[in-house]
Amino acid sequence: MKKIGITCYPTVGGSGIIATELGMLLAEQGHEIHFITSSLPFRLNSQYPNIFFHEVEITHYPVFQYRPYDLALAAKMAEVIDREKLDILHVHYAMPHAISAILAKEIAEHKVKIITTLHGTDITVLGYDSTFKNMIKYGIEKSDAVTAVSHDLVKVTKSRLGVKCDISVIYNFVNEKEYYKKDMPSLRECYQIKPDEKVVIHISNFRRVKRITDIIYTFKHILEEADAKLLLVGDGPESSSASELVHRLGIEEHVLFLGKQKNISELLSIADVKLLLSEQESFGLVILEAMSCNVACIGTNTGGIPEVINHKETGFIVELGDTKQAAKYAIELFKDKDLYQNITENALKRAKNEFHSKIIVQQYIDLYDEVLKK
Ligand code: GMT
Repeated sequence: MKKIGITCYPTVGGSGIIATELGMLLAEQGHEIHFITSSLPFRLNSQYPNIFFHEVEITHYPVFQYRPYDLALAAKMAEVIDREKLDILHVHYAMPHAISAILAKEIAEHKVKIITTLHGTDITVLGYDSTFKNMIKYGIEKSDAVTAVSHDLVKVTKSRLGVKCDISVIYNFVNEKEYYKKDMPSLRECYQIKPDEKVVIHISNFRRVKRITDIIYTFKHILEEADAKLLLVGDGPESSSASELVHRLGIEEHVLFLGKQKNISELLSIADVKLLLSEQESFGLVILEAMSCNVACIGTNTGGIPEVINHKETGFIVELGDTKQAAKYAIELFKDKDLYQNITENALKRAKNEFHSKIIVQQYIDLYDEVLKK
């Protein structure tokens, strides 16, 4: 049994989901898990006696113009390392979590190993920022082990930051108990989806990198040949411009803006095609969630997406911005039942064989063992 601290962004996002699911699965195996986060991780929904939550509190002191979250996190990490005698502190995101963890390791008296998992935005966005670049590199190189969620992310991290240390790839996984195709006729009714209408879905945080306009243009092309509804799930900075575009194209009655939703596997269960047309995506956890729910995926040839979707075998890959080709593949999938069945069956098989939670969690456990032996 190991004592493992986990730090992640607890609110939303794939990295928080992975960190929380990993913690719960490790707890199921008997490990003692200590979440050290700013609030209770949103996916932490089950009661485990061996999961503990340590909230990072930031004292408000009038002298501070800005509340020093990173330092408060380091202080809390050091406190938990010493009190709980942690073996491992596994942080998700280099910025700022790895840097806070390195500082905590220096402060704490008990010896702990730091593992950093890179999820993407810390490298692909912040890695460009000269203010942070060297600090992110420092956090990565001072960690006892580093993982990234795709080979592409390893390549980008090394080339952009000049990082020299080893970075192992440990892919993402989904909770199979939650992500499978469910029979949801009432949900279709609730959204007034007609029996012969196809459902296209996009799920994201509606940031610019997600290219929501490409999703909408692709859907507009789809509507030229098929009766369909577009479910837009999530919310973010691009939501209002997306709704303006839908209005301008006159396709309001076909597009449902659902905002943030908790029942993602239920929504995927009523979808036929999932679109992820991002310009940056280190992995695309939502694709794996869709593959596990028998939804055919179309993604862009960017970042780690082609490591998740094998073109024409488990889904389709298009060049960035090629909305006509994305629509063409969607129409092919709608019209050709055999093709649809083949793609979704292969995708489900691949999700189970290569990204199964048992396989991925074991890879993390092996890494913990290796690091503890050093
Ligand atoms: O996609 C986002 O903007 C959210 C971000 C996050 O912080 O969770 O997602 C990143 O990590 C996920 C889990 O590893 C990956 O599946 C996403 O591809 C990655 N997002 C980007 O690279 C843009």
